[in-house]
Amino acid sequence: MAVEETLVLIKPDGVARSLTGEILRRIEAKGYSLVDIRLVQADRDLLAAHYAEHEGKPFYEPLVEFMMSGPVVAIRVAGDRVIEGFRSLAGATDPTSAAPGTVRGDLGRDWGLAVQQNLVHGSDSPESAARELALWFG
Ligand code: RTP
Ligand code: MG
Repeated sequence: MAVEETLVLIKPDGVARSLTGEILRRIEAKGYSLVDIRLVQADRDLLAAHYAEHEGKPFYEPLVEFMMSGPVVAIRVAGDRVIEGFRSLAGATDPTSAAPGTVRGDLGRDWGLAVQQNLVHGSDSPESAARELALWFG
């Protein structure tokens, strides 16, 4: 088994809806470990670096605005195959099509806004995890 670390973000919608505890509960119930956690008011520079792969896409600017709209909870999470495993816990990007049992499927909905307000982010590869953990935790 490969013990990995991933970056999880509870996005501003999750914090504002007081879902932080519920999301942490699901991560811990799965057996993953919380290694570090911070409440962060992200600025544009941090988000531009975090979302560099999406620059130029139609949802990029609304995404950055959304992510600056309130604090996010950044979490360093460790566990066997946690990068893939947390993506499974989170569910599909679109909360309407995300499977029941997932964070987005159980707790998210489509608000008809310019960007999916889908509660959480999880790194999508070992390379992304290393890059994103360095950005959010230094
Ligand atoms: P994340 O990076 O947040 O874990 O989500 P993801 O991999 O499932 O989705 P990704 O394609 O990386 O997109 C990043 C975030 O941008 C917002 N988004 N909105 N058409 C839309 O409304 C749209 N497309 C993307 C979502 O917040 C998504 O999580
Ligand atoms: Mg992504």
